[in-house]
Amino acid sequence: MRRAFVCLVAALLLLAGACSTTTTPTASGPVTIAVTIAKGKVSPSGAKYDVSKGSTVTINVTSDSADIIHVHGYEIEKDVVAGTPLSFTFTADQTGSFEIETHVVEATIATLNVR
Ligand SMILES: [Cu+2]
Repeated sequence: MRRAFVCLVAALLLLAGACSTTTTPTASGPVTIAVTIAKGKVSPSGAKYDVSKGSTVTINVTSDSADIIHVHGYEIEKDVVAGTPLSFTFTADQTGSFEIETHVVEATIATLNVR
């Protein structure tokens, strides 16, 4: 969380390219986040997604190991089975800032900012 925040500040100060792990997609419509877990690394890492309240968010996961995807705030937890693609969709109907994490390989995939 702290590292991601520092990253974001750095990106804002330098306007672009300051942090290779942070991307800043913005969408008012549906958002799809493609997540890959391979050899203990999670991609994306520390991404930011700004969406409007009511947007549909789809998370697609492929992984070479068992893991758990957790969407904070929405309290969605999904088991990831090694080698089996996982896809789930939810409506971003609560405003705020929510982390999407993996819990076996501990990583923050993205922060979802719902406005
Ligand atoms: Cu979590």
